[in-house]
Amino acid sequence: MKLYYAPGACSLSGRISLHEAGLRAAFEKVDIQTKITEEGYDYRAINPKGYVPLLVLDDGQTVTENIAILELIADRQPTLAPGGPLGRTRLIEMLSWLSTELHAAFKPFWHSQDETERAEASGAVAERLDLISEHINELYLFGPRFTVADAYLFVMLRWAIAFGVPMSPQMLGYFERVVERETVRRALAEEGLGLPLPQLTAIPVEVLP
Ligand SMILES: N[C@@H](CCC(=O)N[C@@H](CS)C(=O)NCC(=O)O)C(=O)O
Repeated sequence: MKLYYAPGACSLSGRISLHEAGLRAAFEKVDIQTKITEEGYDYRAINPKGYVPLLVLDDGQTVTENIAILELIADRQPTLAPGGPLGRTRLIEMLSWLSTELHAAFKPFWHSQDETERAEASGAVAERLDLISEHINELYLFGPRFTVADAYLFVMLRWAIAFGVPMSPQMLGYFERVVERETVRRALAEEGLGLPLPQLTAIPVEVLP
């Protein structure tokens, strides 16, 4: 498998999940501004959508959309999904919310310099983080089991911290728990991001999408 990624972007959740699943993969960096890959290819020819992530399977098929990629990894390693009869449904429910509600709420941070719009985005992200704070009391989003949804939330908490979005001590505690995981530290190091703790505010914004 091969994951096309940009450092610190939502594709980081795929890298963390691949490591959690113990799946071997190659990784190729994409410059999301120029759309040129690390090996000098036109990324739009690989993924006409132009954004990361994209996962190439061993048989050459490609998968786009972070939800689909994370779901595929959880399919290969079911311990990365919540258990129980509704486990898969709960995972899709959470991934959909993370993508369409939380991830989407960050958009003004990337696309607008308008202070009012950015303040509104900060409020929208903070409100959404509060909504899920009750989910993280038992270690991770689905209790003691770390899932691909935690990998996705972690990436967005990293953005939230970099943009100064206020968050509860519970959410910061969750962030610290996730960052303690060996797979997370490894993924951050591989993307040249280092450890975001303890200098939380020192995450360089230019490495974010
Ligand atoms: N719908 C896509 C959105 C992915 C996305 O927003 N990727 C960002 C990085 S987190 C990106 O590559 N942005 C560059 C661009 O859109 O040109 C998904 O969920 O996978």
